[in-house]
Amino acid sequence: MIESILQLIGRSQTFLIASHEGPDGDAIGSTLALTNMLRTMGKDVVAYNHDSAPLDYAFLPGFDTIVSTLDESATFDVGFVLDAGELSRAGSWIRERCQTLVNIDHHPYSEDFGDIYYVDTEACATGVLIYRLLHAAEQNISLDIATCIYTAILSDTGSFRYSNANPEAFQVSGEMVGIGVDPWSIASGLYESQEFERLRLLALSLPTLRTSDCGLYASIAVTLDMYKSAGSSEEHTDRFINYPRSIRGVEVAIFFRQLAEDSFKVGFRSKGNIDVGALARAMHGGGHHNAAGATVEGSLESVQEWVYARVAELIAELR
Ligand SMILES: [Mn+2]
Repeated sequence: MIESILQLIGRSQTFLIASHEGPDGDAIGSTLALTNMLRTMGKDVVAYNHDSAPLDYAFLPGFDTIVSTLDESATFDVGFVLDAGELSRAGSWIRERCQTLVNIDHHPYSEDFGDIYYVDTEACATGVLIYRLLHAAEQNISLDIATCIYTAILSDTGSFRYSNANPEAFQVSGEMVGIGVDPWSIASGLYESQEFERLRLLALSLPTLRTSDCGLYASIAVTLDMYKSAGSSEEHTDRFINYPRSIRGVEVAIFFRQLAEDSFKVGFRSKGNIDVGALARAMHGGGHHNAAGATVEGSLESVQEWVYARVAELIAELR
């Protein structure tokens, strides 16, 4: 698989690299690692994300070159869709714009789209799959590329805390540090460079923390009014769901994020024992074992009541 991707790169000149909407550190890190790799090889590359890249990742080399809109007529020899799970999360139109489509991913159930399907669910991050490409190409890994790969791994392993922090995660990260990546500078860029508005929003949101009677699940909520009071927006809600999840005994964390007057995005995170992908699918949403989501209509109170009741039933069924 890696060999055919390298051959494809060798005979192609123009590339589109895209990742899932609402991008995280792996989406942006792997996009920019591959972008930097191809640009070093003299290729023409457009790095794209529907939601552009959050400012949290502004320290990544190439960040400024990520676009969120494309020329109507732009076409490409090759489209890489990274870390997406489903093509629609990157942009269904990508298929028509690219002669050859490549899916590189580590999500379980990653949709089988693309002419080349390079999915390894054992990989801790899509970033290590890009590392494997570089390694197989025997290409020198620059500090710029190493920074992107390290960030992808750090982000998807929750700073090496999650169960996907496997030996390869440490091996590749160790190699990146050997190349010159400074772990503190990346950690401080990612976690200690918050905008004040984010903390103001968190302060408004924390009083909504709630746990179920059984203590197995807990939630937090953000409303449109809170955005207004805090002078903030959706982009500041990243990782809020970690607060209910961090409570002792909680297995499933729920995040109610208001989209419109009567509509909430309901995000789920599992500590590992309960398949929240199944919970979300039962609510017409989707996702995987540890992270999933659905959209539910109604007021905050009614959505909360309904979701709490459904989760109670589903957990009882799953156990
Ligand atoms: Mn990922």
